[in-house]
Amino acid sequence: MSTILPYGGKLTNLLVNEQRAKEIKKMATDLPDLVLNERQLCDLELLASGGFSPLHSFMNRDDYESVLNNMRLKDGTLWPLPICLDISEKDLKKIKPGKSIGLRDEEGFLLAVMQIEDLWPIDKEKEALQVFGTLDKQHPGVEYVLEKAGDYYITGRLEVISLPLHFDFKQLRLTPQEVRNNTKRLGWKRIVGFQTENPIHKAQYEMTIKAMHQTKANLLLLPIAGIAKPGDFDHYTRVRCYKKISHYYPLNSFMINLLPLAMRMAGPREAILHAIIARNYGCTHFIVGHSHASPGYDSKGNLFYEPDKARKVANNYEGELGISIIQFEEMVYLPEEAEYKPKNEVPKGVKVLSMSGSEIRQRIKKGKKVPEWATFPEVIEELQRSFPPPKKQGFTIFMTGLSGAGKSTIAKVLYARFMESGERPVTLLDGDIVRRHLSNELGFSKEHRDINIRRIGFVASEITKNRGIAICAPIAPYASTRAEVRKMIEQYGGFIEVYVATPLEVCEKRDRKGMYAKAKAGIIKGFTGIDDPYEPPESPEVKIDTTNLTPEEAAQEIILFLEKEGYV
Ligand code: PPS
Repeated sequence: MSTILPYGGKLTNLLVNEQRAKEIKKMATDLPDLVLNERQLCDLELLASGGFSPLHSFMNRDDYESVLNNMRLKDGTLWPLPICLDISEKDLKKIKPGKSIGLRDEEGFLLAVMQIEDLWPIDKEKEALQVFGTLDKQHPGVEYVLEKAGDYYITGRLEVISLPLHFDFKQLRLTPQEVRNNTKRLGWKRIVGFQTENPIHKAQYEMTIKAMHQTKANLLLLPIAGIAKPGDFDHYTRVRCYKKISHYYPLNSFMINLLPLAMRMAGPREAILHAIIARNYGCTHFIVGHSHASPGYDSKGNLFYEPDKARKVANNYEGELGISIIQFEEMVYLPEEAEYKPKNEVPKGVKVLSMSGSEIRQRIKKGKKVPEWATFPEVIEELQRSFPPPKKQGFTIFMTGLSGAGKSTIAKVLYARFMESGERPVTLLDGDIVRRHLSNELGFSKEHRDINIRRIGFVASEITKNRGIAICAPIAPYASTRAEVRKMIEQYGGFIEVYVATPLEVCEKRDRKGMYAKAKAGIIKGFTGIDDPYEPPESPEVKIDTTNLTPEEAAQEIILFLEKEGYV
């Protein structure tokens, strides 16, 4: 392994001294602002603290193009992924090349100023294809580029006055330099890094222990505390798990430090980035396991990246990474020998068991048992504290359907049933109630309907997180907005989409509010089902046509589903 790095392995530090910070704060009052989103905050933190060394700022166009085409910065340094600051067309109007802009967090706290040197429009499809190899929005990295990112990138000289603020686990949020200082103080010469967005289950534990033994190294665990894969356990839960199992590791040779990284789930390219970051934190070795940084399956059910691709690619670049890559096959359990082994070391015909992190997650969330060979009792206990079995989880019943389909009446019956049982707090977010109390300034354009539904989703997700029941009954005509709401809620508890599929003719006939008549007469414009679209759900948890059902009968269908899934 060669460790001659083109920039001498020095860590970037973009934090200015106190005097300069004062000057910047004064100057910033006259500057236009850019409010950074969570992902941009993560990037800023790693740039400023040296986690992304040798980068000194968000990339300029030359480096960006070169990274897309060759996985290298313009000067030839290996760098796998674009680290760029995207900006919307609206925000772009505020800035001028040569002038500075203040970078702030969502609360308006000033973190940095950037003197604009370069800006360019993003060719989003090109970026998605070159970086992720696909345009499938099922891939979280692709979804960000195509759906969420602004249309331009900007960059320039960065001066940072404060790292993004964190109030959690402060003792585990050291900068790369601070970690290096600590490990030096402890006399750690060889350090193997393991980066994860999952709890440590037995397979991961066995792999890390084996890596420590193989390399005679200490272990630096770098759990993601930025943005992990959608659906992963939150970092609070994971860190509690890591702390609980730390005593299984050899005394004095195990350290945890949180990584403020927004993962792109870019598989092989991402594995290289992780190795670079680990090197910057002072690791000499880095574990690249089975399906490293994998986004799972695409919308056709095929894996985005082959399970061994990240390992192979990272290994190919080992020479210039400045860190040794420890490759691991999937660890599997041999029940007859009661031990774990890498899959390739298992003799033919020997029975093996394995359970992925996502399967364990699904089991926990469904209240099913997880066998002891798969994880530690301490981990199960912690996970169950955050994700109790369905009976104790919160959930949202999200009814969608045309006006007059019967949503509100069913919602009222359900509300009464849940209140009678008294097991959980219940909130009814009927379309009309929400429009009166939360969304009274909104109309019925697509944009306004989406805002309305996102507001409902936010409130319902908070209720679900706090183990209550939210019953929502808006029209919610757009599939993609409903999918967004599902994502927001499923991380905290149950999401039961109920498609109240009463046909338009029946709704029109009922016309309790006289709205259909007005819409048909052209008095109301853009009425759902008449001259505005409704996209029916493709796979709702429950589908009910109320044409020949009483509200009680319809509500009972939903209750039966909840019983089957164990929620009530
Ligand atoms: S949305 O699309 O989900 O934001 O709509 P929602 O908040 O559920 O509001 C639907 C109720 O508003 C009345 N209304 C309209 N509906 C659809 N299209 C147009 N243009 C419109 N204008 C007013 C309508 O009575 C809906 O009430 P419900 O309770 O669904 O019958």
